[in-house]
Amino acid sequence: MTCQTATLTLYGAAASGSVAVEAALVLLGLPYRLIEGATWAEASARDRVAASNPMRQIPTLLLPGGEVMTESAAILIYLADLHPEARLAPAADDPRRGQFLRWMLYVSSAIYALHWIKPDVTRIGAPEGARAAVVDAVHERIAFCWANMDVQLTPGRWLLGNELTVLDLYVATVSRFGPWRARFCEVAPRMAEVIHRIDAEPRLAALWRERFPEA
Ligand SMILES: N[C@@H](CCC(=O)N[C@@H](CS)C(=O)NCC(=O)O)C(=O)O
Repeated sequence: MTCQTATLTLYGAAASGSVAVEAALVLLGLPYRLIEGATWAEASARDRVAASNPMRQIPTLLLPGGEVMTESAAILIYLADLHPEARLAPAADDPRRGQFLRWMLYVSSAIYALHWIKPDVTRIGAPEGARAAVVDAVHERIAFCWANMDVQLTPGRWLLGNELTVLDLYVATVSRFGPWRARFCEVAPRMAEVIHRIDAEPRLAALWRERFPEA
């Protein structure tokens, strides 16, 4: 399940979690080859990524040399740690490291993972007829999780204080998924203020525009 590549190869899609990884790669100035495909909507995109990631999900990152990285939070932490000079993650001995890891994993497991249910509610054994109710319930749970995070963080200019980290990129991306930004801003007003700053970050504004064209 490995293949030799000259550079980074990212399986991703507009309006998906891969955009957080793309944002990190832009800030790090790392070139990458993008293989575009909306896995949640197209079987062909799922089939394409399956050889590298049997979960058939994006983001999937192939490192130079062929090693496969999956799991958005792990990819973001890995890239940030590999390039400490860019200061996109607190170092292991930084007092902010614990909360950084806590919230990275929280966004991944409490929020992002729930989106897997939505393209096909029969995945969790719900009847197709219950689709609207299941999706509503998922969105309510996600809104609750954002609110819960918002009351426990004390953002500065960025979510963890005065330095932009991959947590900012992650929240800026996942908060664009259902129940969408308007609800996010309502339930997480303190994070919303920071997220608007991330949307406007000059090095990323073009990427957000191109990769979230409908937002
Ligand atoms: N745990 C994974 C979740 C990734 C994920 O859910 N990706 C979506 C796109 S945003 C996907 O590929 N879905 C395919 C599907 O629903 O079958 C991560 O954090 O990277």
